[in-house]
Amino acid sequence: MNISSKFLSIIALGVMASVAFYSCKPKGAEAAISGDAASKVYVAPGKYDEFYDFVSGGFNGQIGVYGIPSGRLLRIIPVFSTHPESGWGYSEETRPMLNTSHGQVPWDDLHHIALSTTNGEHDGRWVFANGNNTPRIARIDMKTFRTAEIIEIPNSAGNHSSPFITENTEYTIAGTRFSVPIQGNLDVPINTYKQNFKGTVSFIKVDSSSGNMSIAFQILTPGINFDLSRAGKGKSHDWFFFSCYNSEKANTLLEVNASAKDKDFIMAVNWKKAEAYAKAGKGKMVAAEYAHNVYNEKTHSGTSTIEKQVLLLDPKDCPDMIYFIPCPKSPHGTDVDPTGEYIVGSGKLAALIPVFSFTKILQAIANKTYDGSFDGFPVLKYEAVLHGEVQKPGLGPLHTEFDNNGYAYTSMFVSSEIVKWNIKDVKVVDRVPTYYSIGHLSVMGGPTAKPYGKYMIAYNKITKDRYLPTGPELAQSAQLYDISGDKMKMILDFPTVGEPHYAEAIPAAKISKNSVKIYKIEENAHPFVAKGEGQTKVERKGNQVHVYMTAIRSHLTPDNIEGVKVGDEIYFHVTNLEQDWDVPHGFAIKNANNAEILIMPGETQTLKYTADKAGIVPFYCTDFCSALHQEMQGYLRVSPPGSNVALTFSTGTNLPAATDSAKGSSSASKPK
Ligand code: RUQ
Ligand code: CUA
Repeated sequence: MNISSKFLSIIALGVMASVAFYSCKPKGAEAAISGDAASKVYVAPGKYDEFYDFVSGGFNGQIGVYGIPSGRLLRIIPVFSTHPESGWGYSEETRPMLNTSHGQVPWDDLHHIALSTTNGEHDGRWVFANGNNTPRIARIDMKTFRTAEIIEIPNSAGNHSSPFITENTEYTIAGTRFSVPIQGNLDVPINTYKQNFKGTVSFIKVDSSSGNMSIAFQILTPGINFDLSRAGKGKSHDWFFFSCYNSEKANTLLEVNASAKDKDFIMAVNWKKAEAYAKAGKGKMVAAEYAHNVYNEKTHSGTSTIEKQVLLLDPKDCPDMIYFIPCPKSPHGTDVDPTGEYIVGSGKLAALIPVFSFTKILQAIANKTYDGSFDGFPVLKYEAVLHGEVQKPGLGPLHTEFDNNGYAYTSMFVSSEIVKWNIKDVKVVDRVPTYYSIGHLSVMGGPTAKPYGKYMIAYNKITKDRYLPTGPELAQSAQLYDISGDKMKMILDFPTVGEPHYAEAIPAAKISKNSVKIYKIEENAHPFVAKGEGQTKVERKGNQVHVYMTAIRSHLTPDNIEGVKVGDEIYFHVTNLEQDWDVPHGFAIKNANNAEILIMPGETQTLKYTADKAGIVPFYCTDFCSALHQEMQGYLRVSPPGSNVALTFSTGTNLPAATDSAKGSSSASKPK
């Protein structure tokens, strides 16, 4: 809700005189529901939803997966934030995934989703997500609904205009939200912003078969704030468009100082040219430190590598690569229609919505129809590249998406509504209220070359009176609209987890059939796997104790462990031997100061436990897996430092005779 205060003060500034913030609450909320709404969202028990909706969790650093049209929550995917429920970021295998050049960063602010596309259409392979705070991009595998890779973005100070993708997922993108000193002396007075602060936009190559990301190149830009971005499509395939604000280059009180100019910019980057410049050696390898974390599904482990350099392109050496398009009043969303011809700029403080024509942009470039320059870059003449302006759309336009019938839908934050307009003649044809203060919206397939239409979802910033009160913080809100007819119709409210920013939905059929059900135990290459109970063991290495444990309905092997001493670090490497769908086992141990782990069938995960007091410590399975789940438990005996209790383990047989340990010999009994 960080932008709401901005609007408040703008109103205070008198820019939108007499519009009180809460006066935007539309009237007749209940009347807005049509009679057949219930049947449109009703998915009968046992039936599936038509779409998966991947919804950013904002400040929870996760992604929520919802079924549409029911709005049912299907899964939370931990991405940048630790998730004790599954052990994400706590298990030894997943901890490296949250590593950065600043060490473990266990949280982020996840705003945007990009589903991979081929020829501009969803291909059902990967979900990309941005870390806005500590600049990162994550890739989630749609087969497992798990985070498979996270790459940190160096030379960036906040990654908001990300992770949008090119038409064939050639690149995913990152543009710095904050400009900062980039190279050379970084320790400068803040008020030297204009001389010393720079921006970058980064192009991260996505391997077309594995999906693996690598930073191909970064482009140095003027010291402005990049807000959002979209790739071209079709005829504009080679271009990427970034909205930017603070062309004033203010470094304090931006709500006033970055709103001084009448127009900011959309920065158009010819990425094909940039790619060619990079290949031709026009860039410079510069020192940079950033983490690249990859999860391996065979070893069931993540590794983190710190990369040391990155290719930086200075536009001074790369002519005709970047142009600036004037865009009224602090543009937020910049969105490209399905044909790739129209680029919509949503100026948060603008009273109209400009629509630019790609054909005219190319003409203006060819004819040098410039309106001066910005930081040495040509500024295209506004009128020359304008297709049209949507007049009186409402107040506070933020984001635009498209349907399959030539219509655009723009979210209006201040007037709390969605406005539908015709792309060709830029005429408003319909408007519908949102409850309240909509941020992003999402039409099914809206950012692709072939939108599905049918439904649209509003992701709202304020819910106020929409749900039962839950203390000072209310449920976060999404609202579903039927857009199949001429009139948009609200059909459902559904709360989301975290703060929803952007979301993208995909037809269920494109991914449900590929869903992984188990990991094959014979392919498990985890260094501490036990592929059967006969392979279980306990080994001491100095003060580290490694437990090779298995889980199968309904026991853990071993379930009696002795010979551990206070101060020992015990690593429980638990392999789930099940080869059935939907039979995870959990592992938790009393007083663990990290989390539990949830182990999927065929997988191995490790929980580290430091024994801090002598005594008997129970451990157990946390996932109700069978009628005898409650019996799925065991004991760890922790002895005082210097004790000579032998290291032993067993399941189903009692530990070796007391005489054994009394002698101090280290004997281990094999479980039967
Ligand atoms: S933003 S409410 Cu973080 Cu995508 Cu527009
Ligand atoms: Cu395994 Cu409960």
